[in-house]
Amino acid sequence: MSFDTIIRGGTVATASDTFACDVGIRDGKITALGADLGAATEIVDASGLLVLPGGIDSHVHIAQPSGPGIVMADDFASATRSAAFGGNTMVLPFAMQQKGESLREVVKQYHAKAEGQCYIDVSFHLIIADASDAVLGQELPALVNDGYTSFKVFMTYEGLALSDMEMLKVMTVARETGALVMVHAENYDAIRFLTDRLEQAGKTEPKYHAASRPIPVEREATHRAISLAELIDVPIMIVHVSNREAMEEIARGRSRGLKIYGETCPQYLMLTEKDLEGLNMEGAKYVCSPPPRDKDSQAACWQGLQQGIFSLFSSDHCPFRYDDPQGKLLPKGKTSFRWVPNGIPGVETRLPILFSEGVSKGRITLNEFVALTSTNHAKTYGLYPKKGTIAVGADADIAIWDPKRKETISQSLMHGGTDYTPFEGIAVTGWPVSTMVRGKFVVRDGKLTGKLGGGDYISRDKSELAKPVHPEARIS
Ligand code: DUC
Ligand code: ZN
Ligand code: ZN
Repeated sequence: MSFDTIIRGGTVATASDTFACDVGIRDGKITALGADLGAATEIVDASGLLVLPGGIDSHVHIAQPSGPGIVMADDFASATRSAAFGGNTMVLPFAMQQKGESLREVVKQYHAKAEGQCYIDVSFHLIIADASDAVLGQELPALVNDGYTSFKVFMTYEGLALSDMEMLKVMTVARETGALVMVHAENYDAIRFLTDRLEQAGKTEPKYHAASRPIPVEREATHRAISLAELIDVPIMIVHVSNREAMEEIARGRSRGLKIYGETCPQYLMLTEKDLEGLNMEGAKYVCSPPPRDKDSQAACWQGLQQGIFSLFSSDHCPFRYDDPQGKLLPKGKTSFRWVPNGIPGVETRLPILFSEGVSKGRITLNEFVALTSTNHAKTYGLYPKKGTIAVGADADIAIWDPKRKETISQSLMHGGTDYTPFEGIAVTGWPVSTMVRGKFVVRDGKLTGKLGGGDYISRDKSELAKPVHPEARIS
């Protein structure tokens, strides 16, 4: 058998094993693993390097409308380029519905934005903002059947927040169709109440963003989302969990036998609310929701990763430029943290941060790293075993890492559309040097080699993890 490419001499790691082995690739697929594989058009020397499944970042926002006068800093070209440099071979952005819009039309619009503009593979989650009978009865089930097998619901934000009644209806559709529901868990009324009070007291700087949505706001909504899911008997994914108390709600739900999954993100390991205290508008660089918390919350999120409460480590990449009135600097006439767009960039730094802080510092194993950043994303969102592993028959989506390379994260190393990184100055050990998507290098030895449009749209299966606990039981 001959190959297009053999990656030779590296150490391969999957979610379960680490072994010395060559990887034979033909027609974009891994076709052999072993020694002495024979001839290939190209031999890639990976001696001293790690050969890992490419990162899958299942929580990113790209080219999403973000309010009047605000523009997201990444389009599909810049976001997927940046992701590739960060060792990712696939991202899952959202196709976001706004009230009154047809979900099918929204999906078409996002396909038009992404078409021919991606360096790596993409697949869309849906955001359900309008839980009308037509959307829930017709559009959503049809879209799930067409491979859009996960959707996010918000418990907060003007125009996005669903009532408990709407959440129950959406969860019922998920149960009936086998889709997975992702939940943004924060209490809308509590945030509005606290925001009004802070503003009335003249507390308008970016640091008050954190005070406007403290831990109980997230804990209560997490508890409520889990209770609603329990009523319907539907698995849910609580996304971007920031603290111990919300995490404990997930653990308690699980101990009752519920399928409650959790995701956390780099900002909850590396940042705290103190970062929002920067002078003038500097703190706006760290405004995201839920906000970064405190040292105990960071420790809790590490425990959650180590103990499996969190199966996913995603970036929640939601990029806005800093030095820009269409980004983090407030437009004329807007003077409060209320108007700072929520979200920070992170698709390029997610993997080096977890590798360095997790693997290099001994908090997690290399195999846990692979699971948390790639394999579990594929399993959770209906992509496995085509994506998320190094195995014969899988897509040749591979990141080659230098585990010893030292870098200091800095904006000058980034390849996306923002003008800052919230992780500036963090020293890391371990760096992705090359990224290959379906057998073709997109980044090679730190240089862009992929072509715009080389990334494909990937339709997804229903996730095994989305099956109810009691599938045979009827919803009363
Ligand atoms: N939720 C997200 O998932 N991303 C950015 C902002 C938000 O509230
Ligand atoms: Zn969210
Ligand atoms: Zn998000």
